[in-house]
Amino acid sequence: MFKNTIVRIPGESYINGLTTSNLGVPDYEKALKQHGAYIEALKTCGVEVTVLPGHADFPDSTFVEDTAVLTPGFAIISNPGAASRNREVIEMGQVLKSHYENMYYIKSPGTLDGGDILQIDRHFYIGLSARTNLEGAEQLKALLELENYDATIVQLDKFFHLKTGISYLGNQTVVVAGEFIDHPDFQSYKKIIVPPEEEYAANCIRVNDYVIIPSGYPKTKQIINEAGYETIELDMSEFRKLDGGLSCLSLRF
Ligand code: CIR
Repeated sequence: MFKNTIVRIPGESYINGLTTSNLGVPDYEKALKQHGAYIEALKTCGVEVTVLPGHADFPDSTFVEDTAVLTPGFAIISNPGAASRNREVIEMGQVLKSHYENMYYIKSPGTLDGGDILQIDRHFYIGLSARTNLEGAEQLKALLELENYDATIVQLDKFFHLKTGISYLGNQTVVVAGEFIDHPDFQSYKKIIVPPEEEYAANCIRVNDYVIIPSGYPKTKQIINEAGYETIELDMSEFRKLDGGLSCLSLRF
């Protein structure tokens, strides 16, 4: 069960955020509305939502997931791999200090984005991507092992972040797309396979009794519903334009 979440409203500079998607410039007003709906969905799932104000210095700072890795007992402040995002962690570290006594930090030359980290019970998967390097991954693995968790480092092929292509729903069930469908590291799990034309829906989040999914992906929704999960659909169009998905918009703990 999650009790807490942290989100950050998209700042005025949001439209200048990083992207590889070629989907056009986000509509800021629409992004604010979609973010408001995201907050409401989290509340429906029964969690406290700490809403941080927009931060114009950091266009991508609404994607708070990348700034930390959280467990019930400790927080690890990441070291984001994109230069324009790196200092987002300073303020998030301050915010997390009010929730955690036990805090660790990923340090340069290690880089790590929270979007590359997937927790499945006591095990973590750490994606090596354009943002997370081997040094950052090994630092995280060592910290997790110190706290009696295990970790596997997974080399990404095409996905932007690890969680762009895989989500964990609980009950040993993962939602997988693309390169993760037949990936040896995920063979032991029950798999919900996202068809290629719905790949964006592989980034979904289980929050207590619900799975929040992006709207517009009917096949994935149906498979998740048939597996016994209740879904909440959210329009994510303005976040997708900057390579963002549902998990990116919150820290959940
Ligand atoms: C970036 O390039 O960093 C942002 N435009 C998107 C970050 C998405 N975050 C995530 O997948 N965890």
